[in-house]
Amino acid sequence: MSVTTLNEFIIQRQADFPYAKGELTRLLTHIGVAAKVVNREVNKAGLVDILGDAGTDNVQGERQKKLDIYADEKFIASLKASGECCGIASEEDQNIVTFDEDLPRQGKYILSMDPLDGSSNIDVNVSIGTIFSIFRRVSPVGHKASMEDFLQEGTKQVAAGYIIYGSSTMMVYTTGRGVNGFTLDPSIGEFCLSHPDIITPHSGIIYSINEGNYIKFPEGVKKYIKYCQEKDIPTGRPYTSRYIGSLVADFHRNLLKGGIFIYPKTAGYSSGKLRLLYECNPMAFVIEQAGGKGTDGRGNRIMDLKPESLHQRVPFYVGSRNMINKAEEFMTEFGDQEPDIKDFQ
Ligand code: AHM
Ligand code: MG
Repeated sequence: MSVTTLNEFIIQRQADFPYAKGELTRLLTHIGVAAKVVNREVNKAGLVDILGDAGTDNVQGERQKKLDIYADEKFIASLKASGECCGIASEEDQNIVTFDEDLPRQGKYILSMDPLDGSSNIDVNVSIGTIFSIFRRVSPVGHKASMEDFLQEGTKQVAAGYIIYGSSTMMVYTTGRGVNGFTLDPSIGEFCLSHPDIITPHSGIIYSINEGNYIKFPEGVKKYIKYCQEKDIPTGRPYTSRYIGSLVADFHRNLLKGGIFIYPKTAGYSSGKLRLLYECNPMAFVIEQAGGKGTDGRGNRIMDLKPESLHQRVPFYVGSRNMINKAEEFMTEFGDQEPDIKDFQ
């Protein structure tokens, strides 16, 4: 049986871009290499003393795990070495990462990433992931990358995707011509095309939301959850509730099976929790390319939002298109105002 490796596939697809000179190809290839290195460490995590807090906080004020830092460093090093990437924004770094050397400054692309999403799940052996989003730079080639390179609307993404370190390790990405998934074959150390042209069902029977926050949700979300739990044979309700607490894993399952993932506003967090640049935009690009939708729950397409800051958060509704449309009907009818935080103090 013939297999198509990630590298072969990337090179084949280069022909899709008439003016491409192989730069994006090289960049994606380097992401695949870094993913394999991080995968090796994630797999070893239970065996070596690499678990636990590294003793520093990241810009979100959250405790960093050692593997977060490791993944951050590996991806930055690999992207820099590719010579195609002039700057990086990462969940783990307060400011954009730029380079003094001439080679990366000649790069035409920038990349935003969450190097290890869901890292609070590492010690309990639950799937985690890397999320990435690639743009063409707008600043002049040969100079350092600038903030305006990173604050572009998601519609301008040239590629985006994720790596899931799960029961098997996969890379799923899009360059705007559909979505393809590659599974790492550890025996040959290559990502192999396993999920060509992924299409997500228009409707599903899974809803994913942290229901522990129920009383802190806007009324529209509460009513939608009740709708998901009601019996209605034609629409497959009651739906199944599935929530891992690892965006990549929750998203990946819903992408393949059909479903809706919501991280809404909650009392005290008027923009929700997830980050626009390196969590929501790339996932929105993937889901749209698979036939689904990614919105802020108020009818606004995630990829149309104009980013204002690097670590900006946004309410996130993503998944099967009919389910997103239904959830938004509830938001319109019952409101998307989160309860006052004072009620919880
Ligand atoms: P992280 O980037 O610090 O790992 O946080 C993001 C994670 C997502 O993977 C997940 O969807 C979400 O946080 C879960 O949050 P909560 O525990 O509030 O439900
Ligand atoms: Mg994250």
